[in-house]
Amino acid sequence: FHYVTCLTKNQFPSHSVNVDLSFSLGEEKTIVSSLIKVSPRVQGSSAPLVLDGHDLKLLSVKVEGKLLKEGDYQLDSRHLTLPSLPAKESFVLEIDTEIYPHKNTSLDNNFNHSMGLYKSSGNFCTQCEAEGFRKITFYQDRPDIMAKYTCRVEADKSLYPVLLSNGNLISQGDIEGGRHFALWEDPFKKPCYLFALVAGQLASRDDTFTTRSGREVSLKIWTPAEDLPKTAHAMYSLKAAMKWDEDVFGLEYDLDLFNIVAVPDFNMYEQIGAMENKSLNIFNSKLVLASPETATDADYAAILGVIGHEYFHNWTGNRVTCRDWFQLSLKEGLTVFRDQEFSSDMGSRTVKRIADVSKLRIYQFPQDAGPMAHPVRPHSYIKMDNFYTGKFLFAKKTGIDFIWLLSVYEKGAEVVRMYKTLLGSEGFRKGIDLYFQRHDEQAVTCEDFFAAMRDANSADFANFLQWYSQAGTPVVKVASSYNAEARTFSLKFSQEIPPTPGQPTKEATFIPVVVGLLDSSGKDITLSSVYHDGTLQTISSSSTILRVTKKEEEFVFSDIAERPVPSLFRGFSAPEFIAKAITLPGEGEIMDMMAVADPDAVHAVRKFVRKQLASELKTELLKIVENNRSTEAYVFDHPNMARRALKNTALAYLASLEDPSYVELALSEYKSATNLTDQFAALAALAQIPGKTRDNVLTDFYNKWQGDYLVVNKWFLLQSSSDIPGNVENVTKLLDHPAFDLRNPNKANPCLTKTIIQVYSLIGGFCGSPVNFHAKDGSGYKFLGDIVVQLDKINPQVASRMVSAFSRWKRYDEPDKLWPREKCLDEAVVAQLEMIMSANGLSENVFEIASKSLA
Ligand code: BAL
Ligand code: ZN
Repeated sequence: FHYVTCLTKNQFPSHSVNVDLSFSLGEEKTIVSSLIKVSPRVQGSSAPLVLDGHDLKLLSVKVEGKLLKEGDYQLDSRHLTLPSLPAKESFVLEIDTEIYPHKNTSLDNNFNHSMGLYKSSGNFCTQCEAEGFRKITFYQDRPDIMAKYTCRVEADKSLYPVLLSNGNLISQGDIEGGRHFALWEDPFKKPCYLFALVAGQLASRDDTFTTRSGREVSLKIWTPAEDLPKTAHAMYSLKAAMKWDEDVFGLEYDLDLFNIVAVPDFNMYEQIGAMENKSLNIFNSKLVLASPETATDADYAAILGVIGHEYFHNWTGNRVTCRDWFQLSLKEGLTVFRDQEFSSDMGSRTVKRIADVSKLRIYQFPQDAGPMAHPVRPHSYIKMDNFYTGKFLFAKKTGIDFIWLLSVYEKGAEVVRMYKTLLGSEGFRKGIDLYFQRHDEQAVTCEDFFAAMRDANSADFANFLQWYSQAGTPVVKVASSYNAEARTFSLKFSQEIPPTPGQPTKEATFIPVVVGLLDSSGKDITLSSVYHDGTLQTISSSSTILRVTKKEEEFVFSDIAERPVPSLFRGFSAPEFIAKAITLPGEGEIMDMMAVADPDAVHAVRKFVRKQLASELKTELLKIVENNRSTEAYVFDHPNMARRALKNTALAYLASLEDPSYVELALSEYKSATNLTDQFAALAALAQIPGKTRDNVLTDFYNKWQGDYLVVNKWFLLQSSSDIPGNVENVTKLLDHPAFDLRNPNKANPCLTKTIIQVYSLIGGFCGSPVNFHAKDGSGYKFLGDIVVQLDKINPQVASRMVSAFSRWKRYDEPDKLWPREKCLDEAVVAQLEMIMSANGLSENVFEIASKSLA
């Protein structure tokens, strides 16, 4: 975890109170001038000041206006060290550097996303989280150095008519040589990872929001002009998020202006696809742009959630930030929790909660049980790019079971949710209020958040902090017994957290279990008291929170008139529970619940159940389709989404019967659809059934949408994740499809985002379909093994994500117990992992995952 090295290397921890930046943007080079007022934290320290800097040409350094000569400082490829500094309360440091944004491409950066200042589709753009600021100028590039910034940006006016940075626009004007400038001032302290600058040819959708204290905030969403019509939903989402944060958390926006910029090649955070720079959020276009014809309900919902997420960071992340990068979950877990709550309030709380828990189960649980498990707050070395470029958005669709950030983000959000479960909405709000009261404009830790929650409520959180430090998913077992004579009902809990790499033994943790008891007619029993650990607690409600804190403990309810049915983990009160499914769980999800899984058997049984349900319920299913067709223009709201979802689920069931009349029905739904949600659902229903109709309709869809790579990408994913027999052949053919960038790269204008999205769809999608990936002839494994070796030469990061599909092969290694040796898949996986490990010039990224998977 190389960030933390700077804590010890910097012998001179300083507190920079002001940073004035000036950028002169040019085609060949950009000059960055910084004027930093430095206040040593320890007065009189003679320690040197070590500034981070990477790929910078140093032009000059001045201390208190005096130009330093070469011998006055030390410069290496990563640092500028100033050994002797004025013994003053504060002093002024001026540094000029030259940088080359046009050369800062993902291709020059080992296919990682560009950090610092770079060009994106002709525009200047920055990405500073986590360590990008050091590629702009020399600075103590760590989150606990918080400062107030001004930023003057100067550029050619015709090429870059729009000049943006953080904060409020103070002045702008023309200067000689066809150039112009804009001066920005951000009055709030921030760490440098939140610095941003954008300059380019962009148009804006403008709106305003009046805060609850009556201040008018100007809102602007910037995109290339042709994309503006697709920004209405993003603007709606932003205004809804601003209002919600005021209503629910009392958090009001703090500046006069809020900018969002959408660029096509932003792929730094595939977990999120956007960056929360102070008042200048930068997004991948796919998370901003939507129209009914090109975006599904799921895309609309994702935009709402991500616009909300980045906006909510303004308080949870920006006003109060992380002391160091180990504390990442402090801002991300909390902000994911907040965006989950926002989406719940804007749509259906129940549906959202089930979706979030389902995501956790399908993607985070396997990660927490695999060789890459790490705690919510990691405490050992992790290769940073493996850590902070999780692939959530794409992985969500592809079933890749290795996603680093899921624990920091999603499990972290569950930890925050447990505070709310324990304290209730009011108590939680008190904790949040105290957190901001204590820590506004500070860089803090997960313990600080914990302490605010505890102190605001005088709460006893017992061993709750274990949630931050222990990896692995606790397994809770509950045994119940009823004593008719004594009218008592006992619940005995035992908890166990399986060993994870580096943590062979685990301590008990604090698990809040929301419990109700149901009578024989299924109604809630009013609970009167529960006895636990020598004390009797009175209740008088239909549910209560049991505080399970030990490896084993018992709770006894009194005055229970009949043997009840316990209803445990209501609202999924902690991220472990027995799955609640409203539709058939996916094959991967079913396999995850088995100690040893047979993918063919799971596939056959699931398919059988699906067909049986469809056959028994066909009359009802048909009625559902007929009664829920969209008749009006597309509306993104919960009732309409629910209607579309119900209709399309029914259609998929009917199509699974492979009856010609239902194939006709699906085809007619495909042709008459007025929005992508309905059209794509009909396409997916037809794509389950091998044959001419399938081929024709897939061709038709491609022909219609070939100009829109995001829609084409959905088309790739639909085919790659199909469970039709022998799909490996189809996917192999698709690798050579002219629209697939990896094999047909557009060398003149490579778009890394597009390539990554496609790889996730086509290869990740294939691996997410167990019946073909785990084909008994090993063809699926061979396909992946070969592609990983090829991909590693082009993009090691993505290759390492792909190889992680092999990481759980041990679940297939008990042949004698279940099926004969020849059906066992473990040897085929090991052979591929060994083949990958022996490949020439294997990257560190792939080596790390492949070797851990073999260990
Ligand atoms: N900080 C990276 C993007 C996000 O989590 O909002
Ligand atoms: Zn975030």
